[in-house]
Amino acid sequence: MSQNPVPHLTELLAGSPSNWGKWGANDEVGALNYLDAGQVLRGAAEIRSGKTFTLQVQIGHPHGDPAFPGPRGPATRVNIMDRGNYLSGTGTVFPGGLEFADDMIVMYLQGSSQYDALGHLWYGDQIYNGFPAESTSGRMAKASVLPIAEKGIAGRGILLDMARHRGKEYLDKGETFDHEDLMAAAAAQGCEIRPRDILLVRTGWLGYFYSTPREEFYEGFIEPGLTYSPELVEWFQKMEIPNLVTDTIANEVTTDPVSGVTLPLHNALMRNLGVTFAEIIALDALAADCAEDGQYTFLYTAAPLKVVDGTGAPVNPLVVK
Ligand code: UVW
Repeated sequence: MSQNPVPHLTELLAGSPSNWGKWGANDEVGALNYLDAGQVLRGAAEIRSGKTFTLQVQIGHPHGDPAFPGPRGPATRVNIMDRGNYLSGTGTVFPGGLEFADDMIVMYLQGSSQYDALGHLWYGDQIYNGFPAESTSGRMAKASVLPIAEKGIAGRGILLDMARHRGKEYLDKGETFDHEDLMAAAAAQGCEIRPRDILLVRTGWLGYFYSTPREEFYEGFIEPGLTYSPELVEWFQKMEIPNLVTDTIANEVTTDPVSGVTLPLHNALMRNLGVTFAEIIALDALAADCAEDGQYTFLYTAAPLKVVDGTGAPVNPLVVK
């Protein structure tokens, strides 16, 4: 870690590329605009066997759900109605003897497999596309997850298995990689990252989460992941990457080891370029299959829940190979 004072994001990202205004002053889906019908067909053209993979982690897993520490914690599922209500005479009675069970969940919208709203994170006074940061007050009036959910995501996905590439079950805490490493992993896998690809980056971190006591996992919380550099941001811009999908909680190394800044890529990529982030995405089963059949590209689809004014929304992405 640098001994220099930690710069403000305004300073760190001065001169960093921006897509504000590129798709109009009212745009709220950012780089997902790259995913036109042609991109959907390009993804569909990768389908060879018809194998399908769902990429959501289980909500309410006995280990507790993975979530960024702070206020966030595991989801709580509450039984509202069950057979017991009918036995005790408190169940809703319907003609014909119908009985039913009901429940609800209370959860952080970022507390499981999820898409971030583009306005969910910012620095200074503005969120994605220059909307005022005040538009997040009370409800996310601008750049919420809803427009992303209304659009949906479909295109050519490519898995970059960084853990396998480095010969590990999972990457270490704080272990970093960059766009050059992603390209090297693709080459080693026998494929290449193409413009407008949806990037699925596997660190093996969710496997580590579920096999590790929570106290140990969260101690000095730092994840492996991509690291900020101006070159990496330029590469995402040049490649017109619409969506970054990873099996970590934050999609980037939690604290940038060079600048000491927390989550700079959220700001350089999501706030400034409009790159959509999907986090806590289960990639192990897909990765095992890709290693077996050598096919690392596929149709990737995702439809986050349509949460009005939401800062994010749970999702169960579907891959078809
Ligand atoms: C925060 O919101 C802090 O992180 P994430 O987008 O990874 O959930």
